[in-house]
Amino acid sequence: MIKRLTLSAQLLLATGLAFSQPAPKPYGVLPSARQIKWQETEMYCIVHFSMATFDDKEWGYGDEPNSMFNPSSFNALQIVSAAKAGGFKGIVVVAKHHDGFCLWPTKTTAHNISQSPYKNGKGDVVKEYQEACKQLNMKLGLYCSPWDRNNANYGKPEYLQIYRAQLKELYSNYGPLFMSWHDGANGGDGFYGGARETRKIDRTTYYDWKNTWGITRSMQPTAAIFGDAGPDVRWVGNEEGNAGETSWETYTPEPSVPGQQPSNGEVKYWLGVEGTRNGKYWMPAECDVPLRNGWFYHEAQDGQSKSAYKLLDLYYKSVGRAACLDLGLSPNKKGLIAAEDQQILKEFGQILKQTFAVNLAKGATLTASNVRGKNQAQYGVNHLTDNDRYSYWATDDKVTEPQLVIDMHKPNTFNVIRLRENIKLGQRIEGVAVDAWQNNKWETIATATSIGANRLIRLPQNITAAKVRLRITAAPVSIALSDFGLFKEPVHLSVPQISRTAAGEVSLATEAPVRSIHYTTDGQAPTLSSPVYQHPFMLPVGGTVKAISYESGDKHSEIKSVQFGPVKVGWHIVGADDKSLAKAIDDDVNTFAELSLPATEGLIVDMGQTTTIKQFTYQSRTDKHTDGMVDAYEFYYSADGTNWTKAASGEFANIKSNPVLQVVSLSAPLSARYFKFIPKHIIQGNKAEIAEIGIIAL
Ligand code: FUL
Repeated sequence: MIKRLTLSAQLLLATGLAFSQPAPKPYGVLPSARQIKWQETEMYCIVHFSMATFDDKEWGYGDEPNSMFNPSSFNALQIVSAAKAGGFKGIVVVAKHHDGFCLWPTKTTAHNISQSPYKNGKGDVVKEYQEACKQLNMKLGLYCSPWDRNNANYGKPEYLQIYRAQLKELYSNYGPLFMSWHDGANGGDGFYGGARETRKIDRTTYYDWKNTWGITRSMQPTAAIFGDAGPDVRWVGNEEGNAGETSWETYTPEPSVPGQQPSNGEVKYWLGVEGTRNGKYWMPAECDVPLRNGWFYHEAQDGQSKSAYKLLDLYYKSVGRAACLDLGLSPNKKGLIAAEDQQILKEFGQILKQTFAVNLAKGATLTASNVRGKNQAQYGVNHLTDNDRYSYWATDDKVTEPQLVIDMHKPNTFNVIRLRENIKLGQRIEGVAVDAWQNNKWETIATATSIGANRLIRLPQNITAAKVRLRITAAPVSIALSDFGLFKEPVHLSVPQISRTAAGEVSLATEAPVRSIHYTTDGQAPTLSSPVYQHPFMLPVGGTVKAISYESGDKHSEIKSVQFGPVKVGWHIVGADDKSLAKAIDDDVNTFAELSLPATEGLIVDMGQTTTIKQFTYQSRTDKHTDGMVDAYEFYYSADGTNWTKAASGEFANIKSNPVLQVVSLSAPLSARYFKFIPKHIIQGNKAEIAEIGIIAL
């Protein structure tokens, strides 16, 4: 009896203690309510449709006549619906771009829609977007370019008042806004009321951002302010749509000029890709990237929009790395999203929906190595699958590296892992590993660093397992994890991509996870019985890599085949006084050597050892410029670098229109340590540009 009493007393005590266990102390800087809302938005579209659409430019100069803006069938509902079909939750409207044309009837300048033929000067495109967003339950944000190439006052103090008046008009007539977007492109040449000159401003002081954003704060308190250095959301530092593999939600922007204030256009923007661990500010990244090649619509870019699977890849690299994805949409001259873009968005939205429809971890038995104060109700693992970003599994203060076993009781196939922290308690975790129970043991299938609001790990191929284990491998404090998910992306038979590093390490990858990738290096066609690709492998001598991806049964992709020559490690350019010539053998097609013409001595390469050459290859510059492209050549070989024999000469036909890798087969394989490439003619300019020169060995 006494014992029983003691037991219940103990139990009572334990429960009492459990309930009184305080929540973990927040770690580091924390998000504001506005930033939390922005983070939950995850995906939105920035819409560029303005004067530049009609001018077919990316940056209008500012001298475009108002009469030029005349869409025949602008339809904000069609545009916003296209974004919504893609799963996007809001749009950012470019209300004024660098050309200064205002899409709303402003009182601040005559360069605006009321002076255009659109709806006989009665149109208000910003209003139309606002109404469409309201109707479709989409969020609205605005971008009013600070740089104004039309305004006569740009660069003078008067312009700041004009710019602020524009913001005030927008803020008072088109809210509520979820974002106010500002970029760093500021100053340069322009029309400037007819002056047609270059105007420079001090980007750190001219806009007096502190007070300008004070207007945003007071008039649109829900708007997250985006800029190179925040203050609410940072630019990721590229327009490719990728945050870093490690991407912190916190950031300490650094000025581009030491001692200055970091501000729009004056930051070390490349640091934005990863952010700063334990940074001074909570300032997560936005990844902005256009769906088409440019931000504005150009007919010439029809058919080149990013595919739905490319968007999916960008989704994992942005939203899946705790950033938001801001996809650029470009309505055409009619004022509509082109049918092809609409279709891509729809497909993308469908893939996303299918992928995240079922969390395979839901319904599994979750067992944690530690639960804070043993208080299952408040801090238990059941919160991990409840779809609430802020209810969470927490550990005792001293437990920073707990483990979690997810037992699904039957094998399931998945290829995406989702982890989320309750960011209201800060960004706590620094490293995780995920294992799957396979072949009677735990095998590590993934590792990651930063988690934050959302981390999606996309596995290179399917994993089938009944049990999965999550290990927190690094955290300075106890954890507060709100979500654990396992998902299966729908089948997509993407062809493997084959790449090799300069040192000779070959990697295979697919755009989307597949069941398995099989490959050969002996020239044979790969099949289901060929080796399964698991890790990068070395192929320094070169050869032909062929790869194929498989899904259920014998469903497979097309075969991808790439031929590699020997690695160029140990090669050097003979007699070169100009180090930049080595760019022709650095295995990087983005850099090129320049050879002044006439180059009678050519480019001499010492391969360091005798090699049997079967073919030689020339890659011209890949930056879309045609200057210096070689369209006629001679090729020589030598055993000693002194006595030369000509092995081939000829032309690279059609290289200007189609600058792909040129492969020239020699009439017979030959043995040599040295070879010499002489450009005999180039398309234009006075220097031959050589991105890469190489050989294929026997
Ligand atoms: C940049 C601008 O210069 C581009 O034209 C585009 O608007 C992009 C979204 O932001 O800063």
